[in-house]
Amino acid sequence: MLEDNWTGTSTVPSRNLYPHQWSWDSAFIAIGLRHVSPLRAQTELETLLNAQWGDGRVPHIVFNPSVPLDAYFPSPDFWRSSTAGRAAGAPRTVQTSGIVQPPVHALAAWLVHEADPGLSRARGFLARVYPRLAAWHRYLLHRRDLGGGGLVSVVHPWEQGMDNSPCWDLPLSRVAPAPARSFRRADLAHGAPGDRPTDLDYGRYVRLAADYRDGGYRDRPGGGHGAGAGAFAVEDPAFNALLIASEHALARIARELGAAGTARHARARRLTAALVRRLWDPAAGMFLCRDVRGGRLIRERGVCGLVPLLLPALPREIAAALVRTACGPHFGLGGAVRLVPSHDLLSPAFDRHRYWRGPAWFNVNWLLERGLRLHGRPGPAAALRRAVLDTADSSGFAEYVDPYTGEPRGAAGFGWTAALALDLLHDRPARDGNGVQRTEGGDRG
Ligand code: 9WN
Repeated sequence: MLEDNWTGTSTVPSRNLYPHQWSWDSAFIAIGLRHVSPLRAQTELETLLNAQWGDGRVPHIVFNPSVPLDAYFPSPDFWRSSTAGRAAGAPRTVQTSGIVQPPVHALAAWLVHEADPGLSRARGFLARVYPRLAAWHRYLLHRRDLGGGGLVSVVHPWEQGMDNSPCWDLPLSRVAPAPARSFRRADLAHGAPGDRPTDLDYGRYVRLAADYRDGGYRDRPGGGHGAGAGAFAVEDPAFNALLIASEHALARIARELGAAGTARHARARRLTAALVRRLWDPAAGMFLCRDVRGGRLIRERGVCGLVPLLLPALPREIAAALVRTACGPHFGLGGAVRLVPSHDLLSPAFDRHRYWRGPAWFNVNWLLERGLRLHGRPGPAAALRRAVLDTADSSGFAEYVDPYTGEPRGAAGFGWTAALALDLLHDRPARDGNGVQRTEGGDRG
């Protein structure tokens, strides 16, 4: 499957539905690929980073010029990166989108390096990617702190990656949708309409992206209290947690390259403290999203609020509360469900089949498995690992599944599902450099 989706320089998430290179998909795919071909895993990340903009942003899509324009919407002629993005330093030779996706890349680069340090050193892999990854994090931390509280804001639901989450319903309700006749969706040719976002939500996605493009993809940080925010600006716990995990990984990369990593570890700890200060909700027992424009927490429980379990510097009591919430009635881990759903099982917005409004995704469950191991829960981690592997296999490596039954939804033969299953199959070292311990026959009992 990973072979089928390989284009020669990167891997498409799905041949039909997503025929280009996607940013966080490539990071997860590299994490799996490293077990079969560390060289391909390095190439996957370097292809993406070659499309980085001058201001440091890593675009969420890198378009394949040989794919017809109508195969995916929004296509390169919508984003117009090389013209509309000129002031922000968009590359001239490759067409990309102008928004970003979660920064899983430094974490992926470190794990890829660890899979074959000899090859990595011989190719100068880390030395080449380090400055790019550092510029990427700088962009996020300096240009995207729209709330003025030290965390990164996303300016489009596609940036957060869980596109259609009920967490975005409130901030999205302020966005006037682009008229349905002004664009043509390509996704409905491949996916069931009941599994995909509605036309109304799509109209809002299009409006937000078009407005950002028409403003030259400019960011306006530093206003404080959301003054720099456009129509949609959200501080999301998963996006920020992945940045922090990647910041810890960058510290390790710096050390491997002979520099000191301590300042980066310290920054990662400061960011963890900011995450807790701004997004932790003790009553919910999880992190919530902050609507930067409205200046308050969004009271929907999305699985994004459990992802910070990934963080090594999380206070013990918060990690314990997250595990309780994951295993409780809202997410059903080890009980009602096979895999952790993308949204609160008890919310009126929960929909077990519609995009990110309830179905279970494999990358999210992979992240939670890591978090459970990191925080000393080998039993639930092993059970989740088993469930991910079984469901990936029985679903034909589906894009997402019904969380109760494991029934496949969305695209089949999905890149990160195959890659992350491969990663979970692999016997990992006792500690993989990000402090994560292995599940089975492991050293934590
Ligand atoms: C928009 C590629 C991507 C994933 C996202 C997922 C979906 C795109 C879409 O597919 O988003 O970026 O067209 O729906 O939500 O997480 O990266 O697999």
